[in-house]
Amino acid sequence: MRPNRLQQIFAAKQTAIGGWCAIPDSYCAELMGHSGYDTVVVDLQHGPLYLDAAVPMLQALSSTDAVPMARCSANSFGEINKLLDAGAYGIVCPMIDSADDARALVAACRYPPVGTRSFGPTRGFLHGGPDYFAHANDTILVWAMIETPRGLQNLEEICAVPGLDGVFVGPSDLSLALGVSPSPKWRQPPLSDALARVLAAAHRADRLAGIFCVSVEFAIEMRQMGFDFVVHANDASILREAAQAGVAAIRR
Ligand code: 3PY
Ligand code: MG
Repeated sequence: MRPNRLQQIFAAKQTAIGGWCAIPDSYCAELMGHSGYDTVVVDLQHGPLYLDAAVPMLQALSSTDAVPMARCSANSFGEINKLLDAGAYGIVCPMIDSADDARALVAACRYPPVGTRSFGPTRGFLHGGPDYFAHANDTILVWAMIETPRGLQNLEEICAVPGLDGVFVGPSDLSLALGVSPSPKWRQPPLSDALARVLAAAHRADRLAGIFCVSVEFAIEMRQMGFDFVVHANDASILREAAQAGVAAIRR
């Protein structure tokens, strides 16, 4: 099976830099995949991106060096199975509240006897190779998002769930969970304390820690703090900011 390059990056104690696709378009995914990111996550939770668009995006990412991953819209066995069958090498699942949620997530991502994933890796074979089944359980990365009050409360139990590779912070929802504005103020309590807590709990449990950052500056600081996987923006915000900066510079 084609190796998961992210596993090599993490084994070497390096930080993976992730791209994130909210624009439902395979050419856009291909561009992101050719931009030097270690992985690109196709996001089905927010934005106008549904399964029918996600499949050609995963196909486009297969033609690049970026590891294709997907954020499912919810902890849904059916959707997670579809995304893995379509060739995703990792699942980022939003709104994990409890160890039970994390166990259901892991089960959806792993074939029996470890989990309950159903067999039919249509594109998994094409992206991964003919020995996909023999190695899929050890190759696919499973990330539980920590971004709710209960998720934070149950953090240690979630991190302890066997088969979970890492936790991934959604700082906007986590800010809401902490009773503050969803524009993440990562240098200030209560968010700064929560980020330190998630990172420490993940590493104590021998799990990876990832985070969606809403700027390059935020991502650099999270990398320096010790996060294993950082995302600095999604394609839509990169496009909007570049367009706005161009217009503003010409108007000046
Ligand atoms: C959040 O910040 O809540 C996220 O889910 C990032 O995508
Ligand atoms: Mg979120």
